[in-house]
Amino acid sequence: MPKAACAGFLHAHSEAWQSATVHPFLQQCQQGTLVPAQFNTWLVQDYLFVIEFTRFAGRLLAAAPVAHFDTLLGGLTVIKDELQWFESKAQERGLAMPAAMQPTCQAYCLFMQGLMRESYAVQAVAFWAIERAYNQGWQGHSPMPEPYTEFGDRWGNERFTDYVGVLEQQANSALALATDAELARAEKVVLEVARLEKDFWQMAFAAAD
Ligand code: HMH
Repeated sequence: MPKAACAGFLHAHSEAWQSATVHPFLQQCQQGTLVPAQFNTWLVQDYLFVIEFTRFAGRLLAAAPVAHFDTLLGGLTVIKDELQWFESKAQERGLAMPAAMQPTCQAYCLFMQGLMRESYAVQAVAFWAIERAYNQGWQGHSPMPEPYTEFGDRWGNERFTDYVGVLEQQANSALALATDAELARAEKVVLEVARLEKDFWQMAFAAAD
């Protein structure tokens, strides 16, 4: 049996996917050798990312078949808590938010905005790939030591893995009805997510002050 579409995209781009989910930022988080400026940069920029990701989730819901509502509404509920959680984590660290958006974060936000021109199937693949990258990245470097434990758990926990699995099934079912052109777009979008994820880690890792 051929691989389902989403798994096939990861298989076809396994090197790019590896770079998106294994990075010195995560490795040094796990080793406890990251300096606060690096983690804080990630935190304030990821908050800005999640704001834009929330808008993307809203557009995805608007395009989705009713059968996909439950999962996407559940996801939006988690995102609601996540935005508040980011705010409290920043406050604990004495960080002013919102911070100025760095070009790397902006590139990712522009990518998500551009997805509004794509079909539901392509958007569903992008949404899955973005969540899958964080699930795999944090889980693959867990358990994290304090003060990073709750960050590793947020995206590395088993329930989140299950959610990402349902997103994958939904994206696959949308792709089953897609044209060859949409399939090609979807594959390209996964590759773009991989590059944007790697760049995002690198942005935070390179922060020095
Ligand atoms: C950069 N990718 C990035 N940030 C996130 N919070 C996620 C994925 C998961 O939503």
